[in-house]
Amino acid sequence: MKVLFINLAQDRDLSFVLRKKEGLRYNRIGPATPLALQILASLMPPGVYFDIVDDNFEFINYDGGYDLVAMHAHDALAAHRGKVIYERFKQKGIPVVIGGRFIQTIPQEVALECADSCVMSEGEYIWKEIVTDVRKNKLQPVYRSEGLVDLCQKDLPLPRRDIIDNKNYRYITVEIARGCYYHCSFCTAQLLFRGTYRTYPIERIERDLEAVLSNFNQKDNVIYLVDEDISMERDYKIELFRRIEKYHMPWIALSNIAVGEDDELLEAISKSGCRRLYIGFESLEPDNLRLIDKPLTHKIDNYKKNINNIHKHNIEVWGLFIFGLDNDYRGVAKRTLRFVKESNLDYFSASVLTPIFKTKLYYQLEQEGRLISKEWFKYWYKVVYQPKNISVLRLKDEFDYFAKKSRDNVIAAGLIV
Ligand code: B12
Ligand code: SF4
Repeated sequence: MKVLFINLAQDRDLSFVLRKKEGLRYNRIGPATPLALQILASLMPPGVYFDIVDDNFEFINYDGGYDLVAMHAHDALAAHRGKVIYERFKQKGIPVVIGGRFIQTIPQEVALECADSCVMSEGEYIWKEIVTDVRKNKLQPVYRSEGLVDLCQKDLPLPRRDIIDNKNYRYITVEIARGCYYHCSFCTAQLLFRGTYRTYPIERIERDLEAVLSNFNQKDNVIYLVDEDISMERDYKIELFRRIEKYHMPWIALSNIAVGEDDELLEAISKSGCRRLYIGFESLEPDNLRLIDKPLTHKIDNYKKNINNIHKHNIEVWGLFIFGLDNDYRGVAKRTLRFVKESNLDYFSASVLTPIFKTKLYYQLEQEGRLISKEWFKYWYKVVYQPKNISVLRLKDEFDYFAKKSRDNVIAAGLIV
């Protein structure tokens, strides 16, 4: 049996228009290594062969004699691209399965526009079942594993680091944890991981890093430590960072701003090679944070002080903001830019509020009759709901203005870590 893994790029037609408008080029390399597929490859039953193709910069062989095509979609535009590829394999009668975090959030009938079968959970516990079902010619439309994966399980193999070449990527993703204890209303973490937070054993992360670093270029590659919040479970993290200091590798990750209040943790993070933290500030309006159930550790009054402290540890901060929350008015972009300047943020970007399907925010807006569109492929940088105190057009203008300024900021800095 032969499987083709595809890491889906963003839909070329849709993103081409956007990229052209923005004066950006196509990717020459993929943004990040396709970790989900490297994990599935490690769980391949004996006697099954596979190829892996990255749609960001490689061509798909539609005549490779495959028995199954397994696609990974990172976001809405990637799923849209999956739909196009699915149509071609369908004509040849080759079954296609699609998975990824975005897929888990859309209704299954919608996901089935992109493949014969969709995966509505983590992949580890159901991958072998999918392969077995294809062998019996009995692929199910939906797969969902019951429990969450036990990341400490002894027989869980390491992701197959040998099947891709790091030189084709900027970010090398290494997972250290899954989930989050918090419940922000717009986020998928609660929906997928039910308020749990699981970490991998440190010794396993070390082995994974050693495999990654054997094919690592200090000049072009950066490790992306995959974790919703690098400051969660601080004692475990301090121990982890002290143990990985020896690798002298540059890394980046997502964090909660409260990390700026913890010098011991910051010191461990900094010494282990952290170059930059991505922090979701979301909004400068306290009422907005309350509305989206942001945790109480997230204090607007401490933003500047905490950024300053993170800088003292020689770590850059990339601030992330959301526009279009219920207490946003005309001028939100200018106000945010003023904050960016005053707080000395190194980089910054914003998104318009996206009520991802199945989240608390989505149901709230649906109940209030404020969803303008339910077309799933628009759930990416488009205003798909009626904002409360600003018109849709004005919100778009605010976003475009801010996006232009953020791009200038990123381009000026050379997009390097
Ligand atoms: C690394 C990363 C990036 C990287 C690289 C992305 C890439 N295309 O390669 C960068 C920094 C570029 C990035 C950018 C963005 N990202 Co991003 N990113 C992540 C991050 C942190 C890790 C992804 C990862 O490796 N996860 C670990 C793997 C193992 O998990 P997984 O992919 O879910 O796979 C499991 C299952 O889903 C399943 N599975 C997955 N695929 C398949 C396929 C099959 C066949 C099967 C059987 C199973 C299966 O099995 C796997 C193992 O259990 C996630 C958050 C997270 N913790 O996952 C966000 C995340 C995926 N990103 C997100 C977003 C929104 C974006 C942006 C749009 C953000 C923005 N506003 O600019 C951009 C645009 C992306 C783009 N295409 O350009 C959201 C997606 C939300 C959603 N539901 O749509 C996430 C979930 C973050 C969040 N909390 O909001 N991102
Ligand atoms: S803290 Fe971050 S990962 Fe956790 S629920 Fe909120 S937005 Fe999601």
